[in-house]
Amino acid sequence: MFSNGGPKQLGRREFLGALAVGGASAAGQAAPPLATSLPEPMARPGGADLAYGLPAPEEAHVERALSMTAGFPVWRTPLQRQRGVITPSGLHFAVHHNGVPEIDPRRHVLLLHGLVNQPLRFDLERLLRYPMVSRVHFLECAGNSAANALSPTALDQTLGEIAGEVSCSEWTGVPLSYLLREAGLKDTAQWVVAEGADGGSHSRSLPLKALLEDGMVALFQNGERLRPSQGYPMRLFMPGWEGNVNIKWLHRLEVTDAPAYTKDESGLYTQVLADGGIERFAFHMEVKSVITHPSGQQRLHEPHGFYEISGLAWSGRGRIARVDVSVDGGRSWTPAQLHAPVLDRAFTRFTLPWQWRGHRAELMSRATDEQGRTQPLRSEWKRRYAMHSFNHYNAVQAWRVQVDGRVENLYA
Ligand SMILES: Nc1nc2c(c(=O)[nH]1)N[C@H]1C(S)=C(S)[C@@H](COP(=O)(O)O)O[C@H]1N2
Ligand SMILES: [Mo]
Repeated sequence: MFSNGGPKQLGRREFLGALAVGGASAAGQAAPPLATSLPEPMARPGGADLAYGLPAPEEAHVERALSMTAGFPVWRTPLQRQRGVITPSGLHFAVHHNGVPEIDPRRHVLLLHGLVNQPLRFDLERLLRYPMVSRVHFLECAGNSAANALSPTALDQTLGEIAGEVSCSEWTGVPLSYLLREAGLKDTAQWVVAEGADGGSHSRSLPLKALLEDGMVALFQNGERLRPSQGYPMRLFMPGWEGNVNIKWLHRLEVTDAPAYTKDESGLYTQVLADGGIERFAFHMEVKSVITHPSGQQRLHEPHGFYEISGLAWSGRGRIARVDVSVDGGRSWTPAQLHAPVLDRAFTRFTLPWQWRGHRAELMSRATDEQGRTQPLRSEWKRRYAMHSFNHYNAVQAWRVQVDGRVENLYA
């Protein structure tokens, strides 16, 4: 079993084995006496800084993982390196069906037309003068964790490679309701078709009512202007909804009375169910969680050591209410500690102190959101969808810790 009363329950010797000053460390090494040698950089002036800061050169390996999926590049967030709920902008996952377009922000225009009283055009300068709101929200591709859904055996990959098509940022922009109300909606208005300015014109139909409640034309990400990868200079943002409706490089919103059944929504984003039925316009991303530490291909170096199990949970339907963690393959579950802030449709960090005894262990996390929805096991998820369906995979992610401390992807 494992200790679960918080770090205070851990014995002095068990607690991380930090080097004690002037004495001996838990591991028995003699520690150097205090202040006999100053840190070497103190002996000379420091170096120059950069106009735009970069991570330490030693952290340059912390990068997005690139793979080709269904013919287009997918860049995945290295979630196994993320501690905290905000994904650095340069590590935000990205899916480009037709590459990253080069857009001149001075010439880019957003057109709002269709079933409106007055069609409107917004250039960037005009949009930047509107009142804006800021919201912290995750963004997840409908196809995130597709390999776990499809591969008959669990692939030995890092968490980022397995489930890194999800990130969390602070998004700042103009509520869509301001723009739609300014244009004036006709009585028959029910849907909005949103189109990107990239080659291939990625487009989706969205229910007007939801856009009025929650939609945003996002202009800023984590306090700076959107990155080209995220849709510079403007994108549609719908909190909690599948990634593909968050149209990047947004240039057109057409108000209609019915969905357009665009190529993207009829093909890629329609799920086939096990009973032969289909699931169309399944916009919400369901509750999901992953243990980020320890996770796939990481290694625990010290048997009988203290480890903090730590991870991220999110739900497209609201706040995270609880996360339960199992270290014995799902036989017993313990509530993890949720760390503030626990925000609506955002990453929530959870932790649980754990004493690894050097045995094989199976770690799992299961999140529940404020609507009481919880994560299925993989077998339950597979029963619901047809064999080759992979969108909206939110089953419990399990990791096996081998006796040598190596951590591997595991199907539960
Ligand atoms: N114009 C346009 N918008 C797009 C896409 C695209 O290829 N073109 N990809 C979509 C998909 S499939 C996803 S998952 C999200 C990903 O957003 P991100 O690249 O900012 O993470 O953008 C969506 N918006
Ligand atoms: Mo996506």
